[in-house]
Amino acid sequence: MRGSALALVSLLLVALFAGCAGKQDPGGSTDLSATSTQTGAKALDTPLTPLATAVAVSGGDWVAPGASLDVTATPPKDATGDVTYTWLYGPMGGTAPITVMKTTQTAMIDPGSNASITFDQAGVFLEHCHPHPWMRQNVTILDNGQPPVTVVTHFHDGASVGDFRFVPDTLVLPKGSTVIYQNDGSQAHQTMLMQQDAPVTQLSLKGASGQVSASGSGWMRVMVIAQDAAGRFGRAERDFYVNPLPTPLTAKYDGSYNLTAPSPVPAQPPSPLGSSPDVRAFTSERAGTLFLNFTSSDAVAGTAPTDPAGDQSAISVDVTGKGGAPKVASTSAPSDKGSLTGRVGAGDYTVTLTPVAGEMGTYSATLTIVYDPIPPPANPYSDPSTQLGSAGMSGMNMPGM
Ligand SMILES: [Cu+2]
Repeated sequence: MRGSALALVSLLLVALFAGCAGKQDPGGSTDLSATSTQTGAKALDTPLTPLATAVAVSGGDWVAPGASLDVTATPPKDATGDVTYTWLYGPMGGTAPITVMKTTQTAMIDPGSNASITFDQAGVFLEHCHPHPWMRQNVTILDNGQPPVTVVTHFHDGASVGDFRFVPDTLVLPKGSTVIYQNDGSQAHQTMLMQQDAPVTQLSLKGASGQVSASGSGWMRVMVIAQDAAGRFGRAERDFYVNPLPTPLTAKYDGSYNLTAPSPVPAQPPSPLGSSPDVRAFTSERAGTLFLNFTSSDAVAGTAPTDPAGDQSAISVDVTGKGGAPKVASTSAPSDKGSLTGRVGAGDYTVTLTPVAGEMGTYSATLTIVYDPIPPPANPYSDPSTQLGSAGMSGMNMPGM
């Protein structure tokens, strides 16, 4: 047991402190309290406030599967010494199956006593104390094939009730691990599960930034746990919705003007050949961004000595709603090529292609509508306090409530 626990030391990135591999008690469990060799027990008299940690993830709330996202943790300004980061990724609770662990709370633990919880399921567990619900602990259990370990968490009272706390308040452990809750205070404490979230996996990413692939589907979460040399933790997460993006609408319009009456010697302007526009219709499913690229080429210049419109092969292009409104995009002047961009909503639209008077030519236009992502369904677990109301929060005695 001791050997396997020690072998795991390097894996327990979050649970261990820099330069301190934890101490072994006679029972073979690993004591992960903040009693580091550097600071000694005295440090425990000062509440370990959480590090102010933030995480940024590139992209919007909706990203395509497989998208590579840039993730950056903001180094906590209040950290002491080097900061290490543990990155985790997984579906959010409520969007993935959760097997609730067998034991979700300890009995009331008197001062000097202890009790334990074996975390027999993978997941993210937000624990609180009863009757001091502001005492919080985050236990992340990974199904990573590593053998389970036993670690000790201490209840510390501090100078006032607001200082009551779990030490450490953050753990990352293999599935099947046991946490012994040792009451070092003078009050009775009890550990209760407030929320169990879906299992996450640890990313190979180290350091404050890197790339994460948007795997899975539905609401997913990137979580980072920062730890400083003093044994303080910070935790930040960012949720986003992974789903295939809407299929764009594409259409290609090819056509010509006046080629039904070709002549080696084109008529002189004003052209008897006319210049009636071509009107093409399309239907937009819903709101999106329209892109239209066009080219036109002169059908006469290569085969005749003169051309009524000179060497022009220009056309004007207008995109409007059916009947002319609303106006989506237009060329500012006739051109032989160009790109238009505009916004469309759901409905019928037309592309109107108008040649320069008298011109003989061909054109080609490509239309693309990139539809806006549909807003994803509401994030079901954005607020931990709404979860497990009957199982974990009953009897809570929040200050001021
Ligand atoms: Cu308590």
